[in-house]
Amino acid sequence: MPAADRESPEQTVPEQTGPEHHVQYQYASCPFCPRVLRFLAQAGVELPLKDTLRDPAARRELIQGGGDSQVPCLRIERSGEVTWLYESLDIIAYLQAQLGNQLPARGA
Ligand SMILES: N[C@@H](CCC(=O)N[C@@H](CS)C(=O)NCC(=O)O)C(=O)O
Repeated sequence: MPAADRESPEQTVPEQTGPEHHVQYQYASCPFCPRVLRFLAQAGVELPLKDTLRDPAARRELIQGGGDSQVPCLRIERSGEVTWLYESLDIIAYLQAQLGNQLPARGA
């Protein structure tokens, strides 16, 4: 079944206890990845990106860590604990909540 047709699995992200480090796993030809990149650009935030088509080690990390090769996927590391968040809209919602009022007002 294509990834786009799958239901989003239950994903839980641990309570915030310290600074987080984010890495986005993605690839250029994925039509869902730019959704997250557009959000990040609008928010003025840069994240490290790993291309899972060009970088076989990144693809292995994604599959071993997150359990699936689907992109985009956000790797969230906090206090040594790693969470892998799939689904572009879930990633955007998560980052939006994290960034909170650091986001520029619409139209500003
Ligand atoms: N509903 C997902 C769709 C993501 C999706 O379908 N990604 C495709 C690439 S466009 C994928 O990862 N396919 C499996 C693979 O490449 O291994 C989202 O919005 O993030």
